[in-house]
Amino acid sequence: MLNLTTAYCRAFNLLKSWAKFSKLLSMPTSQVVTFKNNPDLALKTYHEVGYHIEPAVLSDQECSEILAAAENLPTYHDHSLKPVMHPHRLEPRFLQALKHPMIVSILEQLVKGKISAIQSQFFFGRPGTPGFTLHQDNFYVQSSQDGFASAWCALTDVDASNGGLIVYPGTHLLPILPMRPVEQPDNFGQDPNANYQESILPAGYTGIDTVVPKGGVVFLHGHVVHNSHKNTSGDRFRQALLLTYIRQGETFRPGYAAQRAEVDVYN
Ligand SMILES: O=C(O)CCC(=O)C(=O)O
Repeated sequence: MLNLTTAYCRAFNLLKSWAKFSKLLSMPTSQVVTFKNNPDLALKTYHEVGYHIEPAVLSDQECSEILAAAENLPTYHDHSLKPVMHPHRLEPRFLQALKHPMIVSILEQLVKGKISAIQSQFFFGRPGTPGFTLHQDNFYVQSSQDGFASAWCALTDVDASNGGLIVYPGTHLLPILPMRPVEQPDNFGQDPNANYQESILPAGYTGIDTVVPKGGVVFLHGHVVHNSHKNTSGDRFRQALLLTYIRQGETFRPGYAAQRAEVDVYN
């Protein structure tokens, strides 16, 4: 027979779940906080958690144009479909993406000032591509903690099964973490620097899977720890474009392989 305390706990939990469920049911979709509908709250939340997902930054037309331009990139032609560093130096459509007015405007708010672009990278993300290991972008870029951020643009619908990003809220407040070597999986379709080492994450942080509809952008603080899933979908490419920015005047490491250089996003 149920004792009184167990019965009480069950009833209480049932009520709690119902309250949560009915709240979800009555929540209008416009309550998803974006820079379009509530810039102050979007900015506040970004500073609290270290990332922000803005839906519908790129239109279907813009995604199609960028994907069409990707067919002119060298690794499309050699069929390796490896990520391409700085496609904006090869194809004008990527330079246009680097200067996208909504991306530039959000970045200016995130880093509090005028910005310069310093890097772009295009990912074909074909099925089977392994993910990135845990890292903070500023480990590589060595810019200031609050003056460096990136815009990771989904050019197709992205979730865990086709290589979605995983972000660790709150880690943007940490200093640059030490890295340790890891056994590298095969590098099928991936950047050779993506997964040979990983950040040593202190206890207490939990990863969140991001689900990003086509045209959405994940804005990433330079110190937020993130990684990505292997594309295990079997048939869904995960095309994405990473665009990286600093607040004007901040220093950064050009990088031996990356060869980063400032790009004026206003002209
Ligand atoms: O696109 C991915 O899978 C991860 C990219 C990334 O984290 C990076 O380039 O810093």
